Amino acid sequence: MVQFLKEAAHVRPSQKQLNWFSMEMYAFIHFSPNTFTDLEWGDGTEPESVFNPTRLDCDQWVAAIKAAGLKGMVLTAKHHDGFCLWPSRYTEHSVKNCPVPRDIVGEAAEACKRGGIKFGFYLSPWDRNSKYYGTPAYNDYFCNQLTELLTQYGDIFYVWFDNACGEGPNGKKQQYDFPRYFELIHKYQPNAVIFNDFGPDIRWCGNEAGIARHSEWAVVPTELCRYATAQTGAGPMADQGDLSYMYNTDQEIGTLSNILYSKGLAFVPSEINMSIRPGWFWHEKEEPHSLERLFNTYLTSVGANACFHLNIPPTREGLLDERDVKRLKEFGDLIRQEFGMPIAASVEKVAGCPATQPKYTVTFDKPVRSLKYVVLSEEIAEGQRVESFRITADFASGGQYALYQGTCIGHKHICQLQDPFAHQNPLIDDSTPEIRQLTVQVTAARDEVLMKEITVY
Ligand code: FUL
Repeated sequence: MVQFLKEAAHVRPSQKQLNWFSMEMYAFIHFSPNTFTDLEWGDGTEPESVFNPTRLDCDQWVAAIKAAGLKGMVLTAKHHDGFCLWPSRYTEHSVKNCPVPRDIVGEAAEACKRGGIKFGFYLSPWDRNSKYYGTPAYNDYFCNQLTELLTQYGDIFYVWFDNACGEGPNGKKQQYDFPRYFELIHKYQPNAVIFNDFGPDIRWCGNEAGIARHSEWAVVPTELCRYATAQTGAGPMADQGDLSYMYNTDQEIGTLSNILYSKGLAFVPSEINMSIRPGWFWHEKEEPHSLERLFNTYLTSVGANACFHLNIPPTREGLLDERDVKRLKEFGDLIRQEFGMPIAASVEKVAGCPATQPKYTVTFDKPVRSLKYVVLSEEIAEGQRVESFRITADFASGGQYALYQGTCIGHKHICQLQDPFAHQNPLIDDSTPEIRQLTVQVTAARDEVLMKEITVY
């Protein structure tokens, strides 16, 4: 059991997963004939002539994305309707047959390069237009298109695969050949991470509403992420049960009691994706979500050991909607305001604590009246280890108060604190409403804790 925990603690990310984690937030751009037909899922019969953005300006997209602090863009090169935003050689259903033929993938990739953000694409395996769909020839068609995208647009940081799999016109479902698709990506863009429900690099959080689970482990059973490589042996209870039931929507994916049944663990962090509006595509009547909702999602995604993939859909003109542009700027401003200036403090590790239960004191240069967040971060290049922790405050008047309890940390855990002076507690002395020091105590970990950061805002 202890041996297995130690193995679990040493499941490590690849360099490209670390690069992805450090981006924290990036944009999704959903753009297709759906934008013009007011649909979320086109059926592939839409004439190319409907796709007619009259003021397309990918630099405007990039400027708005950067104002929000997002570090990359993922464009729907092809959604389920099969329409290609680049002039693919393998189909006529693309931008090349539009009123104004242009290569939107190329323009977006160039705009990202100019703006200094990363570029990636979404390519839907479900294709409601292709005559090959539902036959083995479709996988060739898909690989040809994937190769075009991987070889014509410079560095790709992310390839995002949707697992949606509807019925083809011939009534057949397509067997997607994911291992073959992954091989092409490894060959042409070895630094790109791959998103898929089942790994290999990044997994789906299980909903499209921006809701993270309370413990979002990056170390998960390969029963869930079957395309990822196991870095451990089987858990001590693997022969007494099995995890084949496991899916992304489950609440407890990486928790200790579950992983004991696993045949092996892999490093596959989660992405929280949602749209700034109710739909993934632009619809005139929809409004962007509130700033509060976006900010809360930030706290429960980036702040909960995941990345935040925020969709902003261009309008029929080919611009981001001014309402969304405004919200993006407000969102970026709020993050900069809340996390721009840490409270001056010195962090020390308390001597003599067990390696799996270390304690750290955070002593403020000057006692503080209020604090909002404690940001914790583990050295995840070495693995994810912390199972639980607590934070207590030492008041200037001598009393001590439990401020926060949390589970896993990983890349980043943003602890949003309650005002300790808001509720009177007769058992503690908070007669002087000032906090002198915090104590961060890890209460359980899978192996020696390597804390990278403790910052207070
Ligand atoms: C889903 C799709 O069906 C939606 O249209 C959207 O693209 C979302 C990001 O993924 O599976």
